[in-house]
Amino acid sequence: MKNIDSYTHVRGESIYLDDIPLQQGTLFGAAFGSPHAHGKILHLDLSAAEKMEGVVRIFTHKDIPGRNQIGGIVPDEPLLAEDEVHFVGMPVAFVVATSADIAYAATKKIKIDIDPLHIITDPREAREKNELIVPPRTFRLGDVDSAWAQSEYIFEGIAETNGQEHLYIETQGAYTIPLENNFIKIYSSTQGPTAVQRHMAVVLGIPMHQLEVDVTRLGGGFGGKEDQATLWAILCALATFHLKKPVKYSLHRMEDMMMTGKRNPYSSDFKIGLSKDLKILAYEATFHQNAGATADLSPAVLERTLFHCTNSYFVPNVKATAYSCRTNLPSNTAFRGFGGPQGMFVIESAIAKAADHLGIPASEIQQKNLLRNGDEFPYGQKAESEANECWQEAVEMYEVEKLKAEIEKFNSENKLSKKGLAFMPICFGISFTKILMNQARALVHVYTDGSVGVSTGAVEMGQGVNTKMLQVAATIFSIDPSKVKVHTTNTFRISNTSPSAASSTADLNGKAVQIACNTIVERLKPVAAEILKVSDSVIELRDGFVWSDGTKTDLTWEQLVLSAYIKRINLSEHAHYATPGIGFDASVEKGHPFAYHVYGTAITTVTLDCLRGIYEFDAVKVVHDFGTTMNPIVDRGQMEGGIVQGIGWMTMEEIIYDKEGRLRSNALSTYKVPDIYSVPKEIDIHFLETKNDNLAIFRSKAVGEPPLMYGIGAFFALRNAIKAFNPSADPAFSAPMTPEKVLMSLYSKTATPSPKPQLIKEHE
Ligand code: LUZ
Ligand code: MOS
Repeated sequence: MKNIDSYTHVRGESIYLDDIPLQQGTLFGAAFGSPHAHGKILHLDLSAAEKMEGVVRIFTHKDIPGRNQIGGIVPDEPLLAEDEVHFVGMPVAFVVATSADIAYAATKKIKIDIDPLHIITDPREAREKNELIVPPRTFRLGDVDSAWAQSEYIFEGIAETNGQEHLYIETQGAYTIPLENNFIKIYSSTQGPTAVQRHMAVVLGIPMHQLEVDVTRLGGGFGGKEDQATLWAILCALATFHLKKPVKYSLHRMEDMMMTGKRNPYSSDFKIGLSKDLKILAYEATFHQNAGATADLSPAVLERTLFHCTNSYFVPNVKATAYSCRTNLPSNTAFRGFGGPQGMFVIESAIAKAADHLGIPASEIQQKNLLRNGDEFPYGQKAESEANECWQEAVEMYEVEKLKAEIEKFNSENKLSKKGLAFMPICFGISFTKILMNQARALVHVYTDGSVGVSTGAVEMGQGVNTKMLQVAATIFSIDPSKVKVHTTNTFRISNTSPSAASSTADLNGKAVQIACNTIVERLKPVAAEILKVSDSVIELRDGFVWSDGTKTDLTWEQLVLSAYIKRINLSEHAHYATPGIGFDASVEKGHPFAYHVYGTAITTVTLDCLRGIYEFDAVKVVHDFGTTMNPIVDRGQMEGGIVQGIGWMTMEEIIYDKEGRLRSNALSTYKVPDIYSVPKEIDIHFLETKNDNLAIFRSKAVGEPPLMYGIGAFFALRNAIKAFNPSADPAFSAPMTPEKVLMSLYSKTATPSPKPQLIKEHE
């Protein structure tokens, strides 16, 4: 089934925040952000800005009626700065004016005096100074210390990944409208309507039931609006609360890039020990996460890094420690993969380093260590692994031996052009790692004409979740999909939602829809049985008709619904779903946190221009574990988008803050995201139907985040191409591998500079 939004999308009729018709008297906001990364506020002078014609009022922390606090995990984040600023762009004041242009112009007239304090941008410096967001955490399996002695080979090194700008096409924004009795209606471009509602209630000092957050869809989120949409909505609501006027704020792109957090960069140390036959015996990693100025979601991101530190491999002895380091940058946040990719990059680097020194392809080590059924993750859960199936299938169906031979031939025949190949197996855990978040609700109405309205906590952000919600209802009722509409996500209809995140939205909300629809079906069956004078047990709904004992009757869905209504049967249901069987004990760091895992293997090939350092990806060929996909078109879209986004992170997207904490890559002219020309020439996706039972909706495994991690293969394919040209090159494990870095490596005689010397130990 096609994405239900495709028709209005291509006609430009889909409604985003900026398309909502404005009410009379709407005012416009703009935030004044700190010009300094760290310091004490000595004086804030609003007078010139306040005098501007069209400026209605300028709000500061003094205008907050409730608590000046929007921290989600740790209460460390003010809505508006009080005495100190902690990053460039930290909101200090909120100007409200009769037009957006005036509001922006007024922010330029605000003067602030700041007594500067020391600025930290490097997570390792933060760790040395004990600037930690939360205490460090360690996951352990077996005993690494004794495993080193048994290892034939030991390698150590550093691996670093940079941040990533979400670059949702629709920037952050909100529109708040006053209703009677101090109710406020909030349109917000958020993945987490309840997060907006909950924090707004705290800041305004009013109960949640007065705040109606309504979301039609977002123009992209990618994690950037899981927590960080809240701030803008509350700024608008603060003004609406005081002025009793509608207030809109939709950020400019450069403002959005400057003021919002990104993927957490990591700088990590690794140590890997292998046996003579290439089994990974021990793995130790220390992760330094650049959290930015506040906790935001970083502690949860950190946890997911630990959960994914061994990727798709079984390692019997593991010690992984993670530090969440406070720096004077905008608070980094959720981004597709949520720390998982950062963790996986490090073990892939460790394997690549070992392979380099042993003079073998990394794939030999990768393949020998893939998870098998029953293998234990460092956090205690046992794998129901599809890793080997995916890998084997990829090797066979993509004729890898032939591919390798072709690449070797190409490389021997071409001097200034080289090809590289890399395998990237993935294993991604599905569930929010915070157990309580794994719940959802749905409200299903069957109207008397047989049409169906579905509301859930799911937020449509382009990922196609509404299409899946519709499919669930249409499938359970067995009616034509055109009879079902999915309504907006609204906190008055569906309460206490988890954000649309963690790849879990379709599973959690879909299961709730399924339960609601099944309950309604069970109420309809006796009605049909009575009309047809048969027993309930032989009644079935199929293709818009009632079937009795396997035979189609004349009784239509519409007739049945109307009859039920006349009999005063409830045609609506509100259902709740909570993922069964999951749990985690953080005091011992063991448990069963994930409903299931998603597996897959990608084979990436690249052609490198060794004169210029530029490259083109020839193909990404994937065998992916879908369980049984419920929508191949939507899922293919998620796969292709995720792969390209992952390649962007690994190869071209380069976030640069200077030592003063200023974002230098602050626009699309200085921050390069993949465009259509950087998409691999070929993306092959094989939908592997895997048989293990799973908790996914209709057994259709979560597909939002996992494919991003195939992009990591791009880094290693490039690295292999570089080494084909210059065998003594030792490119640092430092992503992104931009053309500049590639060029340096192509012509370097030694390892490219890395922040710490890379030690290599080999046992006799
Ligand atoms: N968000 C969250 C996430 O709050 N918890 C998670 O475990 C998670 N995982 C992936 C993406 N977003
Ligand atoms: Mo997310 S990184 O699933 O908001």
